[in-house]
Amino acid sequence: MPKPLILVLGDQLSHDLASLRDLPDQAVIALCEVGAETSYVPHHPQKIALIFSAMRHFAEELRERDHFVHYCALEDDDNAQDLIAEAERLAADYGCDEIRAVRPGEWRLWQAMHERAEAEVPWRLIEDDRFFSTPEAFEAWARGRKAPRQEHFYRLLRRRTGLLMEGDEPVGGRWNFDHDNREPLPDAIHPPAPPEHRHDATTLAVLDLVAERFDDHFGRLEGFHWPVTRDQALDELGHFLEHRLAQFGRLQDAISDREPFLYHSRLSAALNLGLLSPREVCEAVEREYHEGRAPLNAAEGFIRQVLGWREYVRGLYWTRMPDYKRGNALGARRGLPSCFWDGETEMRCLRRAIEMTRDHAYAHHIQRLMVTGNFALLCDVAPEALCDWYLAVYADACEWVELPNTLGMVLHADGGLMGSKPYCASGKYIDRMSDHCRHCRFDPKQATGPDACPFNSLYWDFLERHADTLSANPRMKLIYAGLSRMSDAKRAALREQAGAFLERLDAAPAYSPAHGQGEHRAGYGTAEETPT
Ligand code: FAD
Ligand code: DLZ
Ligand code: SF4
Repeated sequence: MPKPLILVLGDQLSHDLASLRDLPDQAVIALCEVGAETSYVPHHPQKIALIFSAMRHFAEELRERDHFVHYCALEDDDNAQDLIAEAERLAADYGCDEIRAVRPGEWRLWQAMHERAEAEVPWRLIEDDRFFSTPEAFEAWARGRKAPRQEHFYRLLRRRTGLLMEGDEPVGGRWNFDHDNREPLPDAIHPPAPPEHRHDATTLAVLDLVAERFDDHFGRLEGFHWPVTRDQALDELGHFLEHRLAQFGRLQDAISDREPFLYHSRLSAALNLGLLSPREVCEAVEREYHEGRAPLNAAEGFIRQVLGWREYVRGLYWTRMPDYKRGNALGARRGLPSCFWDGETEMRCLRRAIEMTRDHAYAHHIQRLMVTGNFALLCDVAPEALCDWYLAVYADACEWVELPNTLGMVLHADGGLMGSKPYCASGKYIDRMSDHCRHCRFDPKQATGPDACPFNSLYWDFLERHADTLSANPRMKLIYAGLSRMSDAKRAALREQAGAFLERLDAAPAYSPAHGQGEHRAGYGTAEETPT
């Protein structure tokens, strides 16, 4: 009679997980809180609390379904504090003959498990089928394509799933309604408050533990509001469908000085932990459209994020790692500015994005891409420094999704796999899409002088510095034509303005949280070693 140890990771909390199907009677299911996972980057306290509380609730649900579960709590005396070592310790203690695990969400763990395939108690890895696609199918699709593009993969998955399709044609005659989705937030519109979930004894115990153990990590624990069970995640989904989806499309790119969530779904963490499935979420959104409660631009816009981007980044991650992580196509070398940790900057948009991140372990996509991301891109922040930050500070952060978004989409460090051009922008973009500039001491219309918005000179200086790499890009031709029309004097003034800003940035005292700097980098290369 086989006796496997089934290791269920913190982002595998789905009752239909491949390793939990058809279990032999003797199977031992293990969930392990371990120190190594809490500190390889200094995770936001809300992220640690979310994962621990969700893991503890999931373990209880498994027990209610009559499974035998061993739960390792962080404070247990015999905890090996490392996922691989802890699983092997438990397998030996229970006399298990193999350890089964579903493909984890991070390559470092996948590699570590592979290396133990021949161990005394061997590891058996199982494909994760909670997605619309698989790394193998993505590889087959990308093979032979000169430039794989998200839009093409998305269309393939639309056809394959039938989501928003009429026969072989997209509903509404177009694949993409992005053009309708670029409005700023009108002053008179007030997005609904997100739902609040009850903190039961399990969550309260975790909040105490996290407050005690991780109070030196960046981020506030107060106001913790994440859904920690499937029932709570379904409430969150219901709230989004009823109160926010209809406006999601047109206000998808808006940025607000006061509203952190706007009309976004806030479902990424529940999806990534496995409390919700991407299929049920997309089907629910499609239903809202068919039943006349949501317009097509909102439903298509949402489904494109989940079916298109989410699947595309996963495919890229698993088929390009570990080399992907060494990408640094623009040769960026600067360390992370200290304001990313302390929020101390006069740039209102940047400050608010960092404050919202600190308070909620959340910032919406446009803040991540066009505010913090854009700033880091224009300042040549090294990919590894920026990736570690994004991986640490968001409740939804897991490397398979964080890395392509940060290294690829934000920093263009993958040479164009995530985006055919960098998403660089001046203050004009932020002024158009937000109300931040009204509250800022800088003027988005000025490019030089003491009141000039730093984004403006940084933008032109970035383009000039990277002209060798970027000016031949057909999608950058117009921008470079604008640069070449500028007088030498204007270009020199912009260069000087940006140079002085970057000097001040470098002079700011370095600040970093106490834990985990660089530990997980072993074997991946550093910014200094990477080819440009
Ligand atoms: P909504 O705006 O409501 O979008 C709906 C869903 O679409 C999200 O829940 C998410 O599952 C999916 N989605 C949207 N955009 C993307 C995208 N670009 N890639 C993959 N899925 C997407 N998302 C993560 O889940 N984890 C991360 O670690 C992460 N890191 C990011 C880092 C950077 C630098 C950037 C620019 C984006 C990152 N994203 C990440 C993508 C996106 O910002 C978040 O998924 C989104 O902000 C989560 O909020 P929401 O659930 O309200 O999203
Ligand atoms: C992020 C995280 C944290 C903080 N703690 C744990 C943990 O104690 N146990 C665990 O199984 N997973 C944890 N995670 C998530 C992992 O770092 C990692 O992202 C996933 O396990 C990959 O599948
Ligand atoms: Fe941001 Fe510039 Fe606007 Fe200030 S003026 S909020 S720095 S874009």
